[in-house]
Amino acid sequence: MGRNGNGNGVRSGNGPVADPDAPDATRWLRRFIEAARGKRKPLVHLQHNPDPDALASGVAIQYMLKRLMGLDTILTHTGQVGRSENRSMLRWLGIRIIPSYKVEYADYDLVAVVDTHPGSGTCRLPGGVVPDIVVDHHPMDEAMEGVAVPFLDTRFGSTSTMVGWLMVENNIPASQRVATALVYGIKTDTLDLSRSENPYDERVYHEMYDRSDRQILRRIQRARLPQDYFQVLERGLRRARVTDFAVTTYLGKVEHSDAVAEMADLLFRLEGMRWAMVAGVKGPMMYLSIRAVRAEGVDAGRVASVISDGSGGGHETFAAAQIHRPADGTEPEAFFDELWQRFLKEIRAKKSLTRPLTVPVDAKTAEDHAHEREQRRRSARSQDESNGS
Ligand SMILES: [Mn+2]
Repeated sequence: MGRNGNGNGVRSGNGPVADPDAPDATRWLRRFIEAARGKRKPLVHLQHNPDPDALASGVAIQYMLKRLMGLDTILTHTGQVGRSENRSMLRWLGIRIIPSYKVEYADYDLVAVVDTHPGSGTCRLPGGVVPDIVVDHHPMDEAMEGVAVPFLDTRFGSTSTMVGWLMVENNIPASQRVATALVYGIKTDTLDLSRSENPYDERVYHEMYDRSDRQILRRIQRARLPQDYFQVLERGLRRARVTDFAVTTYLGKVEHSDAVAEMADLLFRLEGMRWAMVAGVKGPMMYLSIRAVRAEGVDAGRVASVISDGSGGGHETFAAAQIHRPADGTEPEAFFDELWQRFLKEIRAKKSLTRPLTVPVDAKTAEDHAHEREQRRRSARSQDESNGS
């Protein structure tokens, strides 16, 4: 993508953004500093099952608090870091995150939440903890109470962009480590900027890319994969079904919920598809990922919410749900089938138009069938000849 290629007439690259409504980075930074003044022990609480965007924005806030206020900040999280790329990000950038249950939040006098917000399903703050700072680009349902610095703006394609924006606009130079983290955070949340619909993502991306460590970026993106990854992949492909304009599959038991999203991204690339839906089970939960093409009236977030009875949601083109499996002993396969039927009904796909995506390894191919037909013809002909007719 070219530097000025956002196509919406707003200048990007190194010039100022010609948008009178652009978020005021100077004002937001001032509020940040005010909130942190006099504090000694800051904590940044990340989104549940932190993704690269959450990790990068956490690292960037940690860096800013050190650089501007001389404070040492810990990063806490719930859930796990599943995807191999994300684990490799932790490794190569030396990012240390502490499980939330090991931390006494009352010992910390400044709490920031990134890439999620109180009230969201992906925010698992311990009960009673009200954050001082929230930085998030996700849509918010209800107003937050008691947050001193609610930096929330859905125009940004990632939380990494929001924190990077504060740095770029206020001339706070990022370290190579922070720049590399932010580049990867923006990349993954915006699908290499392709999903970005604002001038800020591209601007911050380029600023940070110039300072980043390309070798580490490559190591993260080309991370080694455990054998388990291929087993789940094979299971997902073998069970995948194409119904009308939707591709769906059930992965069975997964080691981490990210596997579900990864499979949805892969299947969604199938030609002719308008929807993809993938599910997997981990413990008492069924995880669901939905992808949809951008079109009038299409809302993946709404579909996720409807089929999960409100325990899911997301954006127009991608969404997810975490559903408690029924406690009545229903087999996970049967429960998935229920969700599958609801999904097809919701997107109005014709169930009768269902076929498997792949064929079993020992199944006959079209070539095998042609070969057999030829064999039969030959033997019939030699029979005729020997009969002398
Ligand atoms: Mn994000």
